[in-house]
Amino acid sequence: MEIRVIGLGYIGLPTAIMLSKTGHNVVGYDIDKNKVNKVNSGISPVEEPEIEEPLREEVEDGGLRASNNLEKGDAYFISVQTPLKDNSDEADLSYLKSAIDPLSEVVEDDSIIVIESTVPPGTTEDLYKLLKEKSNKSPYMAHCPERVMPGKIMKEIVENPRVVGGVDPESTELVSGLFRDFVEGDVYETDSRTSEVVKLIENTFRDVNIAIANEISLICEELGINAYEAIEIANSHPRVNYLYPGAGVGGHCLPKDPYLLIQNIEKNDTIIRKSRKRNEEMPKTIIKTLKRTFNNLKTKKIGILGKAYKGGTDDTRNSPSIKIGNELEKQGAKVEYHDPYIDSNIESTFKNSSCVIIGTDHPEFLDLDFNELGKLMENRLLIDGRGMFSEPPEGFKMFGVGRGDLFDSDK
Ligand code: SAJ
Repeated sequence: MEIRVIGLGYIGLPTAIMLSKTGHNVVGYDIDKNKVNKVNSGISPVEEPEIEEPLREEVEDGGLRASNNLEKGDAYFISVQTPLKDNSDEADLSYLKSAIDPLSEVVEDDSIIVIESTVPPGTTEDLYKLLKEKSNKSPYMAHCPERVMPGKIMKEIVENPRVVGGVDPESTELVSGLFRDFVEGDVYETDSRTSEVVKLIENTFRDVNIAIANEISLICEELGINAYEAIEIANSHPRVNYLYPGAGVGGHCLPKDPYLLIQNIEKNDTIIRKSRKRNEEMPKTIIKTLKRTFNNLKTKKIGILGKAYKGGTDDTRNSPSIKIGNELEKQGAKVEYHDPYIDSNIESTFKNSSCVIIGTDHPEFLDLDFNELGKLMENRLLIDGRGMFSEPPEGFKMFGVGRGDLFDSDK
């Protein structure tokens, strides 16, 4: 089959590689010329483990190439981002809508269209109507959301179960067939609205669960106990499974998907919205913790360990570390970051700092020589925003999210 993949990002590119591996002729389409050139040279424009080799193989074999022009094909996969509009809780569907124009020029009655982007309920039906109006054709269309975890995309794109929701049963069946060719997990068939909701409630589940953990961490701080220890023991119960508190929830999915789920719902005081707010406030709790020691941050230098939104990645989208840094700068502090995946500034980040804050759980931080690095600091204070250390490194005073025990021991 001749397949076109619109959007060569974290999801579009791996999807294009898998479709090419299956034996289809795939052309990836992107407006970004740099991305197109990179893909055509067999170089990944996105940082993701285990992507380079299969990409190079598919490009060299001739199954995959990229272009700035959307060429005619049999099937079109749309993998563009759906962020929130600036300063709002509403989805920005402009990237998706702008894909409809070039698509309407090439689509036929028997074309297959797959939407992988995460969207508010009802969007696939709306896009289908828009495309029919613009093109005067009645193609097949289904929503099939990506469910892969950044850092494990190449593994999970094959192993994870998929859900396919068509605008009609024929669309569902045709699109399921395309995924069954390379997906080892089950492929669930449903309608497009259900598929859209499935995706949104998966990330909402995770976000609400983290919010409960964050709420518990604040309670534990007040009670003077270690939330991580309490959660770990509670999780030994066969029907309890808490996630972990921390400096905040970042990335391109959890901070927005719960809002997409409720954006057209009348009820406003949902647990979902409250959970979002709790998670959005977590970077501020780090600043509050710091202010127990330094009320005025104006002359202080603060080092931040980690710039990425989570450990093991260089992705900084909605990163809580950056939110902490921006707020500190607003309050007059001088901020420097060290991130082994982005910019390695280990010594200068510690140098003359009054405090270092762990904002990202990169495993590399556990191996840092705090004893030596501490000598560079003006004051040896560590705020562990990711529950990485069970005890303070030698010679350090340490506070942490959910670590009431450490705070109390200092009183
Ligand atoms: N986090 C915590 N506590 C935890 C777990 C995570 O504070 O116990 C924080 C992380 O530090 C990070 C944020 O949450 O800042 C999000 O990280 P994540 O690992 O929970 O999720 P993502 O955004 O990398 O990927 C999620 C996944 N969704 C689910 O697990 C339900 C992935 O499978 C989705 O495909 C992806 O969103 C997506 O693209 O929708």
